[in-house]
Amino acid sequence: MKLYMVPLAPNPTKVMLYIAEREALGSRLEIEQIVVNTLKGRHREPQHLARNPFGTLPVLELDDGSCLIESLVIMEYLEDRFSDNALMGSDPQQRARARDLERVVELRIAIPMGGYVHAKKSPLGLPPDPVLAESIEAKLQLPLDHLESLLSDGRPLLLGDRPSMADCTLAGALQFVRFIQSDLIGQRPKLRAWDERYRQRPAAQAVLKW
Ligand SMILES: N[C@@H](CCC(=O)N[C@@H](CS)C(=O)NCC(=O)O)C(=O)O
Repeated sequence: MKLYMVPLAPNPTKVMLYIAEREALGSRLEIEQIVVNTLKGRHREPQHLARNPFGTLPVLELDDGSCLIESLVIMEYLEDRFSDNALMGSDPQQRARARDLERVVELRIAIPMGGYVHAKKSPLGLPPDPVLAESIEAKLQLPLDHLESLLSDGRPLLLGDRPSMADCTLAGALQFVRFIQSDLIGQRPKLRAWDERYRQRPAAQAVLKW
């Protein structure tokens, strides 16, 4: 299988972190990772559009040449296909909790943080929009407080002792914010400690560049 990705971008990063976490746990996923240079517009070229008509990354090309184009689905496919050491486990309630938190992090934190980065100092050169950045920052406070409250029971990672898809999604989003020298964690000591702890993990050290 091949993962088409680009370093730094949050959605590819979350899948790269997921793969690195699985490999650190002993799973052999054997996925070749191929960079599609978005700064040079390669994701808009016919070769990539044939994999994904929306031109986004990541894309997982399966052994039969067909492609998965949504990061959460890519992670879930890898959970199902390589079930040894899968992050979500087999208990339906645990699996639902893992998906639930991943969705909260993605929809309420990672996507808005992406919008914030582009409104503040877009790596793609979009015009700054300080008003939008401020309104996104205001909306991020409740979900960030939610994470701070989850972590206040002393758990090392977002779902407990084991890494989860939510950790991967959050770490990818925070790297993007760090890239523009911003900090949206604010006065949340547990979340800040999580960020520092997560970045020390071998998977994070292998994937995160900023
Ligand atoms: N829902 C998709 C979103 C993918 C996405 O928007 N990827 C961004 C990078 S983080 C991208 O490819 N942006 C380039 C573009 O939209 O042209 C997923 O979760 O995989």
